[in-house]
This record gives sequence, C-alpha cells and structure tokens, in this order.
Amino acid sequence: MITKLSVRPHVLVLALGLATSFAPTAWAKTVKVEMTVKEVEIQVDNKGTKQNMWTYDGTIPGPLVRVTEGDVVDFSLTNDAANKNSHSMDFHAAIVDVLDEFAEIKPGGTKKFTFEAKYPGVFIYHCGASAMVEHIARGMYGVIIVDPKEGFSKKFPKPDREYVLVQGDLFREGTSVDDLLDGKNWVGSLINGRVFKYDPVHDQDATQTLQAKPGERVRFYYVNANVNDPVALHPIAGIWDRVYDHGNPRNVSEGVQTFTIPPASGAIFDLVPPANRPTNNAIVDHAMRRALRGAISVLMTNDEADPTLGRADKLILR
Ligand SMILES: [Cu+2]
Repeated sequence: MITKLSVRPHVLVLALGLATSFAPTAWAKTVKVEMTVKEVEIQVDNKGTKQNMWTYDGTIPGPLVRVTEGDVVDFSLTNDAANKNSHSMDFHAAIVDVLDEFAEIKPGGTKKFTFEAKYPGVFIYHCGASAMVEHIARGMYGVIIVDPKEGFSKKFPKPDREYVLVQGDLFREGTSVDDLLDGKNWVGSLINGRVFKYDPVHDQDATQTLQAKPGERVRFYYVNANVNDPVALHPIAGIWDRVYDHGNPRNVSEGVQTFTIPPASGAIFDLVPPANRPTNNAIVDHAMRRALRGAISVLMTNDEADPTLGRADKLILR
C-alpha cells in the first residue's frame, strides 16, 4: 500500500469583490492507496489451522488506511489474475455511486476511483461482490480511519496508544451461501483474523496481548465485520472513559459500560486504566456465544509494557 505521495492545496479561498483576501484555512492531501485481492490459504487461529480465504493484500483484516478529514483518496484495486472470483471495494468512508466506483472487477482486472473523506471517523471497507455474504465471511474487509481535521482537543484528547481491532465471523470451510446467511456452520469469532488472537487466558496457543502502561489513555478503533451480528463491546474490569460513536469526535458518550456496534460499522473506545497499579482488562464482545468462541482480547497494563505496541505501524498487531 502506498500512502501520502502528494500534497495539494485543497481549499482556495478567494476574496470575491472584497478588498481583503483570505489565506487557505486548510490543506488536504491526495492519498494514494493500492491494494491487490488475493485468494489465499491463511492461518485463522493461534494453533495454525488454515482455511482458504479471500483477502485484500493477503491479510485479514486488509491494510489499515489512515487519512485526515478532507483528504482525497486515490484508490486502485487489482484483482490478481490467479484468483477465481470477481471482487470489488466498498469504502464506507466514500460518497460515490455503488454501480460505478464499487462495481465488481474480474480476475486480472484493475479499477481506480477517487473519493473525498468528508466525515471523520472509523469506517469499514469490504468487498461487495456477489454473494456479498461469502466475500465478507471469507475475510474481505479492513479499516479506514479518517482523523478529524481539527486534531485533538479537550473533547477528543490525544491518546497514548492506539489499537485497531476488527471482529469477524469464522465459518466451516465450504459453507454454502444460504448457510452463511442463516448463520449455519459458524465456528467462531475472529479478532484481527484469528480466534482469541490476543487472549492467552482462553487459548494457551495465543502469543500476543495488547499492552499499555498504567494511567495511559488507550484508544481502540473497533470495527464489526460480522455478516449478521452486532457486537456488544465491554472492557471487563473497566469502564469506557469515552466512546465516540462511528469514531466522530462530535458523537461522544462518557462512562459507558457496553456499547453496541452494528454489522459493518465501527466506533472509537477510550480506556484509561488506573495509574497507581498494574491491571488487566478483557476487551470482550459481551454476547457469550461470540466471547467464548474467540471475541476476547487481553489488555495488559504494567510498567514493562512494550513501548512500540499501539504506536506507528503497530496499531494492528499481525
Ligand atoms: Cu470479494
């Protein structure tokens, strides 16, 4: 993925008939994003079980796209010639034409389109090719964060760490489209592509946890890529200090225990663990069926926390 290749003045304010002129009030970028659809066999749990999945760039979720409100995304999707199926890209951060920009492309084809990221927030992107349920269930989704152009404020404080978590469904391989629609052969919940990926408490094969230091503001960008089910997100042994519905700083709630994320949506969750002691939280979809089959992630908070996690290129821990 290529990002931030060029910068252009986006807002040009002209003084129409007035003696005074105005300097540009904002500068937006054109952000080039390129992805390739790959139909690949990849690992879906910590043990090493593999399934034939469909992906953006070979990973579940696909690459994290991050822009600032007002930026133009210059997007290009290639459907690898080795693939068997048509695919597409539906950015929920885009306001375009479903029959044009989001149209399917055949194996070997490339499609380009641009859109302006007009609203700040955390948005899903996913494949919309037919049957959409199968393309999403096989892993064709990812996240685009649109940071607010105003930046940080008292209402939207700067976090110390940021983690991106995407929850999706895992079905038995070969499940038919009708059974996917009916939720049959559902076997578990994927967090960033694996069952219990960051939960060594429930899965002894898990090797990773989310980490922070006591008192740090930890910001979670949580996206629901389930085909049918909402997510009921709760930080066990904590309370969400703030929740920004859809990730828009204007949509703020404080002191939240459990927050619902509909399918194909997302929200920002801030957690501030105690500053005076080491603690642990379990970030859980509190619907037990999904929690105990994969949708729990452990946040360990102590002074030994790895300073690189939740920063720079480690927002999605692969
Ligand atoms: Cu697809």
